[in-house]
Amino acid sequence: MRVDVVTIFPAFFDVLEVSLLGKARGAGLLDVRVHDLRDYTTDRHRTVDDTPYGGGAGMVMKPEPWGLALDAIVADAGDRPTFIFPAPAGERFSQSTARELSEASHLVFGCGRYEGIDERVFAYAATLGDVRLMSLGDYVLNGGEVASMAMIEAIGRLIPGVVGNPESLVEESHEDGLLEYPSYTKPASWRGHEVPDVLLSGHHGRVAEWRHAQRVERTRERRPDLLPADPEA
Ligand code: JB8
Repeated sequence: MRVDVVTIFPAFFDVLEVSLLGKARGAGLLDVRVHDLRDYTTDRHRTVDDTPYGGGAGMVMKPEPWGLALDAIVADAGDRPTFIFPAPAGERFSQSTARELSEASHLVFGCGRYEGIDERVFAYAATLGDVRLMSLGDYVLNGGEVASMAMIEAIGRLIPGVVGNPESLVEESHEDGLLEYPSYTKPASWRGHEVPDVLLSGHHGRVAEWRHAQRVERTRERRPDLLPADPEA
């Protein structure tokens, strides 16, 4: 998969060199290219923002540098990528979105700052490929960089070969609508806290039953929104 990132803060993406995704890049599974939006400005001050039409607080990202940056990426790749713009007003990103996007051959992340990007950039990007405005959740970040990083990791780890053991991809929270069961390792007793007896019993059926019950209980306690609506409620 090819991933391009357009940002005024390329250094945010230095961490893609390390850990799992760094290995995936080394192995040629993931081709990530980070572009500085200011390289696509044409004025002496490398200006990327301006005041909003209609008034209001803050600054808006100018469309021209975005147009040139997206044109350069598309001209280089010679395809019709999927453009992802992190935005508080976007559709909710989820594990199923990550699954879907992990099938794409080329993603382009556009990282906004200030009050956001001139709306016409999204319409222009839609002439070059698919466009998705995406939100990680109901909270506000200072820009799209951290959200893009989270999405690149969530998507990248689903690309075949990126995560070594494919079984560690299936037994996970959010793939089947329940939270994960609790995990323990040695020692069996630690600072007065014990590993539940059932896990030491060697009864695989009882272990599986206990784990399922734990998943349902924690989901009810922590994420009731994931469970079917209670008809009694
Ligand atoms: C300016 O919270 B967010 C987010 C916040 C932003 C921009 C993009 C995304 C641009 N503020 O996902």
